[in-house]
Amino acid sequence: MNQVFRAAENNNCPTLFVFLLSFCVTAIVAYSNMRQLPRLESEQKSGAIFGQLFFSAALNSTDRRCFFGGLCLGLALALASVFTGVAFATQGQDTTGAETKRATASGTPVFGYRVINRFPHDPTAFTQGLVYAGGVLYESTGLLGQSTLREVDLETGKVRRLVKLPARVFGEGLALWKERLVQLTWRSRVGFVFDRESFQFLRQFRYMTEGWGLAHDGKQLIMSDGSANLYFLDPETFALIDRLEVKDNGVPVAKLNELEFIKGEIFANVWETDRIARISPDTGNVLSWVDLSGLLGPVVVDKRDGSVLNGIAYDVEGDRLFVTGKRWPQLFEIQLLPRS
Ligand SMILES: [Ca+2]
Repeated sequence: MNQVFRAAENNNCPTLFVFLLSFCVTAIVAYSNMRQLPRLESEQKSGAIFGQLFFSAALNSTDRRCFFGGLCLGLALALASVFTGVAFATQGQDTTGAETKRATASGTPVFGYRVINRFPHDPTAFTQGLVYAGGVLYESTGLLGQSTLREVDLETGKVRRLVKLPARVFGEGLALWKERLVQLTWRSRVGFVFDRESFQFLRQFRYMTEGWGLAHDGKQLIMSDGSANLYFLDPETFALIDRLEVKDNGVPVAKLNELEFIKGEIFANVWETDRIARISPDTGNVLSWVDLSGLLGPVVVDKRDGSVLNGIAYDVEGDRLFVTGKRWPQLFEIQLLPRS
């Protein structure tokens, strides 16, 4: 390697230096595309920066080979970053309206709801994950500097216990696995494990995507990352086991967020909508939709800062379904009703 660098210095060919440095960036972009992982803005920016470096290196070069080499590599990286950017932008273009239109036009059955009970909910809790077990709710809240893990009394909404997450992370999905609370973070790619009994931090783990929702099916953890993909993880090692693309009549359903596994189906909030997809864990197909529009009724929530429906929890023993939202002052127990 040193010889290569010396050769580059001797030949006054800065392109060779840049080539070696940028090789890693190109590999990351290619790996991301190959694995269909969420495209990262940072990767796109890096590609663009290295592309520019190539161009400038080529223009400053007195060596003909360096000039053409730099020009070609710059062009390749610029194209790679444009492609990554287009893919990234396309992924974020699924608007609420389009999602709703698709859901109703697809012919997939839609469930309405009946409110059974209303409970108080902390209006400052930016709910990102919700679990019911043993008479209490466990809740993960988000926002940088405000993220927490909570144990909440269902009837009163009172926070019984609370752990503050480090200020640099944004709390996300939450699942209870064998007396351990597993909590995701949004973009830090790190998850935390807490002991349910003591609320003590046990360990942390890493994953390759953004972290949105989390649940388990009794065998594996199920994770969403804001795309149409669900990821199945080993609940002990957190190794990725499988990936499933969620589709409604063949059309991918993006922005899958909070999750809950209920009677053999995966329930998933679609971010920024009032809809929950009921998904087959075997095929990824949406079996039916739950339309929760109007659930808040006259309850006032500031919709300008992302205070949308988010939070599904299921009481297995009592067969009760709970839903709430980010900064919603109420939590609802609902019954699903088939619509004609
Ligand atoms: Ca949940």
